[in-house]
This record gives sequence, structure tokens and C-alpha cells, in this order.
Amino acid sequence: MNQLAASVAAPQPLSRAAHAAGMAAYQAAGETLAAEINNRGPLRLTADGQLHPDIQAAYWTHGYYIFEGVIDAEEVAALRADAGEMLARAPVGPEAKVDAQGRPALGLDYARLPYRFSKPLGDPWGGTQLLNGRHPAQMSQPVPDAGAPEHVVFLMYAMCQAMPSGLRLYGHPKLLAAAQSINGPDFVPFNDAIFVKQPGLGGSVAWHQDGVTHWNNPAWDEGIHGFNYQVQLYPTTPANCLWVIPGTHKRGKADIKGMVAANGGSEQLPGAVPLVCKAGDVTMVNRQTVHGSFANSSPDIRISLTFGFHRRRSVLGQRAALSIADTNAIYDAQRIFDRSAVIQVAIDARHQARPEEPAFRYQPFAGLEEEFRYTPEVFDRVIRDYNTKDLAI
Ligand SMILES: O=C(O)CCC(=O)C(=O)O
Repeated sequence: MNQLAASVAAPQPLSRAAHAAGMAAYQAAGETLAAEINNRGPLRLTADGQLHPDIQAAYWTHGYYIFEGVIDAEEVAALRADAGEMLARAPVGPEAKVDAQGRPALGLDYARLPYRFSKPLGDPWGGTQLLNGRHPAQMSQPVPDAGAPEHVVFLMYAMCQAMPSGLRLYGHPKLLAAAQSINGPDFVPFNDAIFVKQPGLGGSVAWHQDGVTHWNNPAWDEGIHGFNYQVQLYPTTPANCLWVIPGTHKRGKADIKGMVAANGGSEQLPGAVPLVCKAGDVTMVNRQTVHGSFANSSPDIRISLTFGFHRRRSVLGQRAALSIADTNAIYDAQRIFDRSAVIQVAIDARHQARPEEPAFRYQPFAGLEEEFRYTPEVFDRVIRDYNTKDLAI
């Protein structure tokens, strides 16, 4: 084969810089659309503690909302410090037992190891059967700059156990009030995961819808798979942030492979908007909204504390799914109660740290508050390994 034929047969893999440049026009179009929809603002509650009806309506119309300035600078600083510490104490690779300083890694004694890795700029889930096969199309995986490590931390679990500030965040009164308005006063937790998109290295999350349980349920509706918050610890940009396709939460199961094929095989799906935030902003994304994020070929870090909530009736009696599918657990009332107790303990942990802030009253634990104070004994009983009781659907 002559040299020309060889170069036609094997196109050069995309470099990090070429990937970044190739995103520019798509990012600009997404920002224009996001500005037109303008689905953002402060987290406003009514006098009786409901999420403002205008925000509820906007959320149900578009399948997402950006709450601006929810987390104050002091709390962001505490969260950054704890997340940074968690990152520093990660094992140096998926099989390693020590961190970069040679110390025993955090979480070796947790029931579920709290770290997941990706190849730099890789797509660990797209086009695989992992997580119920919900990421059907693989994203492009540019080649990182020289000197990149073999693996990078992609996800960190167990923030309520590993990060004191993470537990306090979980008890945030306004975020819980909004969860109550969307999912009802008996709302229940889902799980939590910290997405880490390191500059020039962070992997992509292929387009997907989160929910896997209720697509064929005769009682299916646009809220049946709940929603996720993402608390942003750093300003986000179109290059590193989460993207959503507004309105897709209403349309049932999306044919994502078909959408990519109809787009000429390009992952730059039309009609998507970037959720660009400042530090301390919080996004709320319906778990049925088509969403994803691209390889972080940009120079900016993103750390997003992600935690979700469901209607109780969406999880009661359901079988474990997604990252805990292999447990084959059924979510009975006891499991729901045990996992929901994390919310009540978080409320008290927050109240102890911020006594001047009105505490949220979580209806399922009304009258049980004394049993779920934040103490060392309760930490061991409720918080340690709490994520073995996640309620993924
Ligand atoms: O933040 C990201 O990049 C992905 C988040 C996501 O897919 C999710 O929360 O389900």
C-alpha cells in the first residue's frame, strides 16, 4: 500500500486541541438557544415553602432549571476543600490501594469503593451495555496532550460519608423544599455522585436518559423517574458543562442511536443547550431529559455534586437498577426508610453548623427527629455505607 492509501485508510485520531476547536460553533449555537429559553433564576419559594409556581411550570415545560446563587461562598469553599481532599486521597488507579502521596487511599473500608476512573478524555459508558445499556452511542474520544496519566478520577461516591460539608449540603432547606414540591411531601432520595471533569483530561458522559424502570409503565408520566440536582463548585463553561435537550422528558424513551445517526453520526445533537453556571449555582434536571457531556478538552475544571430525588411511589416495590442492579434488591418500605434517614441526619448536621438557618421539616421523619440527630452513634448507624441502600430506578 502506498503512503497516500495508508493515510486514507487510517485517519488521524482527533487531538485534544482539534476537539476543542471543533466544538466552538456548536457551543455558540447552544448558548444562543439557552439564552432564548432563559430557564434560570434564584430559587424562589412561596410563603408556605413551595417552589414558586412559575419555576415549577418552567421546569415541567423544559425538563430542567438552573437555580442561581443557591450555595453561598462560605459553603462553596467548604465543599471545594472536602472534594479536593477526596480527590487527593483517591487511589492512583483503578486497582491501586494508595493515593498519589503513598497513603492508604480513602474508602478502602467502604462497602462500595467510592471512586470510578476513565481514560483521559475517554467515554467509559457510551456504546456499552453498562448501566442497563442506557448510553447507546459512543462519544468521540480525543487524544490527550502528551504526559497525560493513564487513568483519571471520573466519579466519586459517598459524599455524605466522606465529606462533612457534603452531608450538610444534603440537608439544604431550599433544595429539599424544591424536591418536596416536585416529588411530593413523602419524596425519597435516589443516589449521589460527584462528576469530576479535570482540565484537558475529563471523560465524556454519552447522551442518555437516566431512568430505566418505568418506560413501559401504564402510569408513565414526565416525572416518574425523578430528577437530579447538580451543585457546581466552579464556574462551568459550554466546553465542560452538562448539556440537555429541552422538552425530551415528555416524549418517552428516546432513540438516541437514531438521533446520532440522523445527525450524520455526530454527537453534536441539535437543539441541545449547555447548563452554564457560576460556582454555587444548582441545576435541576429531569432524569428523563436527554443529557450528556463532552470530553473536557478545555482548560477548566468542573466538579458537580450530583444527587437526586424521587416520588416514593416510583421506587416502592421496584427492583434495584443501574450501578446496583447486580444486588437484585427490591426496594421495600424498610429500605426506603433507611435510605431516607440520611436526609433527616443531614438536616440535623446542617442545623448544628448553621443554627440561624431555618431547618427543613422532612415529613416522613416528623416526630422522629430525636432518633436521627447527627451524633457519632447515628453516623455509624445511618451514614456509614448508606449508599448500599441507594434507590436507583
Ligand atoms: O455531569 C455530567 O457530566 C453527567 C451527569 C449525568 O449524566 C447525570 O447526572 O445523570
